[in-house]
Amino acid sequence: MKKIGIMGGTFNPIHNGHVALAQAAYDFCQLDEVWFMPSGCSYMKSKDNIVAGEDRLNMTQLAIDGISYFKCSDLEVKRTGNTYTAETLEILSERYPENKFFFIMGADSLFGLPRWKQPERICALCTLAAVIRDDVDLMELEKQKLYLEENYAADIVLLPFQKIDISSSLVRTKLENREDVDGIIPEKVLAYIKEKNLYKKTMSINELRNAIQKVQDEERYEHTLGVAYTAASLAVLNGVDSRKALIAGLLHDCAKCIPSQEKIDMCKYYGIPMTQLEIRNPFLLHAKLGARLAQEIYAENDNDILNAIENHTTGRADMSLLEKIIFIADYMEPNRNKAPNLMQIRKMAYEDLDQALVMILQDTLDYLEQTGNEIDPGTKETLVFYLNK
Ligand code: DGI
Ligand code: FE
Ligand code: FE
Repeated sequence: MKKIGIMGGTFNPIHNGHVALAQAAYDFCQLDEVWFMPSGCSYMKSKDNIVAGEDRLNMTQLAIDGISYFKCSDLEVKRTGNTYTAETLEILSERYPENKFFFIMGADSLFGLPRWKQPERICALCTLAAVIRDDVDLMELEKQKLYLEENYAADIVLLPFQKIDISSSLVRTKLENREDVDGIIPEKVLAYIKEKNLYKKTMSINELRNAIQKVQDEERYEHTLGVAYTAASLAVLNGVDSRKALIAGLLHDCAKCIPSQEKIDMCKYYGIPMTQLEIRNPFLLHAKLGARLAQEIYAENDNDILNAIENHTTGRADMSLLEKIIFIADYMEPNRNKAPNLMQIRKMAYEDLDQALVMILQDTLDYLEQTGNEIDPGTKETLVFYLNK
């Protein structure tokens, strides 16, 4: 008979405290294995920013990677609806009749146990490994243990555990504030969180607007608002999510006011490839650097929005509707007054986006040639693509 610890939790995200607790249970109860079981999430509060079950499962797997006696179970993540401990234990004992299960729980939960669903079944199906944290009253706890043993035939092991001051909510707060979480969560879990862009603060339109105002001069900020609202109206006309257009508009020039050398340094820092032409004309970098900052600083993960920011200066072949809208809105928003043909372009934007694109690109290329500016091959490619469409 194998002794298996069941370590349930939201694991949002899993942290070193969870792993240490499982290890303590493993040692103290002389378990053969501990199974980590991330919970499903149907009943949970959205304010806790709970990431998808699959991500919590993957992070849990990464956290226990290399420890042979720690396993990960998808039993609860895979089930929909509320998952009750009694049901989980029922399934486990049916599937693995040869195992003896130890349900790892906080000792304080012993007080609530009689109000759980089917407490007598829970007690029949497992040993309760109740972890003592230093904030519980030991006398009260012993009394409750006796009560549960007498009334529910519970088998309870009290498990001493040195309190570790880590919680998932602390980890999330640190991640949102871009603080260091080394030594608090496993390295591989952190790498996963970064790769998948989890636990980023989501910003409201209002917060975004205020944040952008802080990094732009007055004129640039007025332009930004003009782009955002123009893009939103073009979005409505074209059946594009106007909120996305508003966000892309607000963020499109978020890197514009960074000094040239700093733009280059930041691209290096983020590993954003630069062409020689861009290094000679660093202002061009504000588009791709802006897309990156939108992700890093303004917590924007929507690929369409990021593409719209990245391609708003030169355009590119085969743009999405949102990309076209941002490109066009940038050129024609109401504060713009220097370009030729603005009236015709504004009219065309509400009739045919592709035609408006061609007009803008032709005028831009004319202007660049007249002023002797270097032309990015991207700008030409965009024009060729839409001329031949
Ligand atoms: O950032 P904004 O000023 O709001 O607008 P933008 O990002 O579209 O930049 C506009 C400038 O970019 C405009 O002066 C034309 C210029 N531009 C567009 N394509 C090229 C270009 N400049 C060079 N040197 N090469 C290009 O291919
Ligand atoms: Fe721009
Ligand atoms: Fe702009």
